[in-house]
Amino acid sequence: MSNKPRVFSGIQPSGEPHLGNYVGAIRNWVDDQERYDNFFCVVDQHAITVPYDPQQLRSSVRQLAAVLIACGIDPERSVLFVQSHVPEHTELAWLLTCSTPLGWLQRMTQFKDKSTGQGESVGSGLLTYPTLMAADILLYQAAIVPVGDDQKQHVELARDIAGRFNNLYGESFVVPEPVIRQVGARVMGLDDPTRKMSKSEDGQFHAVGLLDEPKMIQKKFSRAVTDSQTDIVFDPERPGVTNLLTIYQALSGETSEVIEARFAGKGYGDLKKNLAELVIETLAPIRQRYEELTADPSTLDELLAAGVERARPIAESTMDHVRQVMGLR
Ligand code: ATP
Ligand code: LTN
Repeated sequence: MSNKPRVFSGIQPSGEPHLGNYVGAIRNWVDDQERYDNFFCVVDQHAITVPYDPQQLRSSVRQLAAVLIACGIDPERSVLFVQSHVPEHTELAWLLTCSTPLGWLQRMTQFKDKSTGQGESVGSGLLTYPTLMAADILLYQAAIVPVGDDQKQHVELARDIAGRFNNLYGESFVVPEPVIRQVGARVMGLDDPTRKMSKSEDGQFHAVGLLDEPKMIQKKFSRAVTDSQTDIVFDPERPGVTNLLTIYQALSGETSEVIEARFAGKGYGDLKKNLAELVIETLAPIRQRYEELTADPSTLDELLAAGVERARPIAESTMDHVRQVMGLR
């Protein structure tokens, strides 16, 4: 048993992983890997809450796992696994659903956003999905959940769900804490800087994929929506240029003052070109490692099988306790 604080985080195989996932989540997981006892999960059961293609899901799970390793998740130091391979996730999710008030779920802004326009035909899994996310975290007794800004509300709900369970049935779960980095916690779409960059958003020029070719990256940045002004400064009133500067800041590690000084007197074209170069440089080794890793599919299968072996005993031990206190054994 490690005495380092335990981390759990998840990512959905709902499409091509993008720069927002990298800056808001994956690179933080990689950077802090040594400090924590890490569990990283490809949450395939979350990706079925919206209409999807089974064949596509199967290949996206593998692609995403390989991308995570290519980004620097070390399967020795971190437990990397696929959610549906550990059936305790859905068992705990149901048990938690039974003590989660409907109002808590209806308040979730992501549910409101994703269900808009669907009326009563919206899948009920989209509503109850935060209880599955709470189960993911609580099953491993994780103390820390590193996520992008959009997931803060869901982690806070997981805290409430844990607190309620502990009150009802006695201390059972560690109450988790969201950890959100200041820079890059919410990368916006290049085609519309008022919307979060997202895997499930359509639009060829919306997101930069972590496996995009350099030419495509250049093209996407050159088309990025900005505004009709000229100076290059961080300004919340100007989301387009601010988004580009934020990505630059996240990847360069420089302060906003240094970055503004660098682009003083220059045009948007210079910013886009420099940023595209920085992104291409950051993603090149990831793409290369991805290609090496996927050249032999059996390696990935073995790594994922080893991940489940490490995850499952912890999940089982939590479930033994939960079934006992709930009177199910
Ligand atoms: P989907 O579009 O299917 O909802 P997504 O692109 O939002 O997917 P997730 O798999 O839901 O990505 O999220 C994985 C992690 O990446 C989460 O921690 C999430 O907060 C973070 N993340 C997602 N999009 C962004 C973004 N645009 N900026 C920063 N972090 C993000
Ligand atoms: N719901 C998250 C993904 C996710 C997650 C988790 C994140 C599922 N389970 C547990 C942190 C911890 C999302 O849509 N980004």
